[in-house]
Amino acid sequence: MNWFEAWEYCRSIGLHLASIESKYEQTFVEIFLPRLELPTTEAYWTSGTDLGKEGQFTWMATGRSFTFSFFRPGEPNNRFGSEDCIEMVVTPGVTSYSWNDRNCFAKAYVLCQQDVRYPDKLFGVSSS
Ligand SMILES: [Ca+2]
Ligand SMILES: [Ca+2]
Repeated sequence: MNWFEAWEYCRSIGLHLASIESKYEQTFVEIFLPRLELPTTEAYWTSGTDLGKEGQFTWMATGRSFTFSFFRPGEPNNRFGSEDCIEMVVTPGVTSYSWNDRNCFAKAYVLCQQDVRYPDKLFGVSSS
């Protein structure tokens, strides 16, 4: 799914696209995702985006701007001037589940979370 489809999908099942707002939540996802035994090279959409204003990243699901981040080296780079949505990437040789800004219409897996109001967010994944 692209980022917009991912957003709609999570809402359609009563969830939200994931927001990773702390090292705790990052670590939680890093432990959770491998247990699903999905492909070892994959990307997962989060609710992070700078669609509203270039360079100012916000978690759309919570409305909060980034205070914690886990970008890969060299990211976010807004490549081709058209990368506005944040994915978590699993690639051999690079820190797993590190973040990249990517074109919002690219296809990725979807990382949903249960409820943005609680600090202990529950996460789930749908394949692209
Ligand atoms: Ca951007
Ligand atoms: Ca990028």
